[in-house]
Amino acid sequence: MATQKLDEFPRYPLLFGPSPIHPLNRLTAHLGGAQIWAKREDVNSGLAYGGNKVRKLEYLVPDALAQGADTLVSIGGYQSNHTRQVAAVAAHLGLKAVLVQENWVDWPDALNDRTGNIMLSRIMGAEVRLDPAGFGVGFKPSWERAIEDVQARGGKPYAIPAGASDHPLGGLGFARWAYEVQQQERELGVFFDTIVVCSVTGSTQAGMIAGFATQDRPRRVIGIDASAKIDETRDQVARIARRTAAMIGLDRDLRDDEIEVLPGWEGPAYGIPGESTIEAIRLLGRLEGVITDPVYEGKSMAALIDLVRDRTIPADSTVLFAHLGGQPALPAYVGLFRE
Ligand code: 5PA
Repeated sequence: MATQKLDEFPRYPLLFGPSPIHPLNRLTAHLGGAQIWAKREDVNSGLAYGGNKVRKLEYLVPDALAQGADTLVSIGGYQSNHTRQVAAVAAHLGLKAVLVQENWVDWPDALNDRTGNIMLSRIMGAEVRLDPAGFGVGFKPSWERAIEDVQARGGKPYAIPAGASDHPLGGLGFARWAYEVQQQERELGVFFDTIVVCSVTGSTQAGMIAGFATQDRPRRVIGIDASAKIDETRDQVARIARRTAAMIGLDRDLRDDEIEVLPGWEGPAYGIPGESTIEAIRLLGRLEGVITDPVYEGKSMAALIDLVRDRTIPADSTVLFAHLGGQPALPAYVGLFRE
């Protein structure tokens, strides 16, 4: 069975255990359609507020340790959640972290490169390198330079690409998430026919697609693009999903219709919220006391609200909203919520 195939990959535990799943009753009543639940990667670990990258890193860490690495090297925007989680995992393991933080978002907040995630990474002892390069999840010269610098000073770097996605092991963490969901469904007596997840570097959604594809009951995994580069996001998700599916023993090709990434809620640009993002953040906060951010889950929540309202997600559906973290970036967006 495919679960056993995934179990063959070494995993270094970094999470509290299965992340909690709970219903969003007041949001469900407010929208008057599908039943809405959330699975909470934002509280999945005690390492610097957790998040989706800690779950992915469970599969990269054994590889880093096996290679004898002493420094994790990674990349993201100034307010990257990913690099903050790499810094936390490095501290936890007694390794160093070198983080290239690029100017991915043209956001005027004066504290953008000082507060929120970047501050947390500095607190945890990471070497933070600010770089003026703009948004892009591909391989960057600044990142290669950081790797070379670690080598030049006698260290042993372990390179983790943006979002831990374009890495052979990047999709495994969320393939395991799919089995975790299946197990929790048995315990709760529910079935989530639809998953809503925010996608940027792609391995979160890709892992889910691969993991669910090995299970008997089909379901819809709707990715919401937050990168404002829909074609690139779709390519990332498709490529990583196919690679991960093969690794965990899916004995067929994934169909194109299993890879669903929707545009429409990305706002004006990556990292910049639209009206619908802000409304979704406020609505979820006021109805449920659950906090989302303006870069990622504020956008996927805005999408969920629209898709439930317009019945693209039918009223008899049971939806699982993947809350992947991201709240530590909120202090960089103080200007948005003055009243
Ligand atoms: C991120 C990513 P993927 O990159 O796996 O598609 O996940 C999207 C996503 N929600 C969703 C939160 C809170 C995220 O942090 N963040 C990146 C980062 O640098 O933090 C990789 C872009």
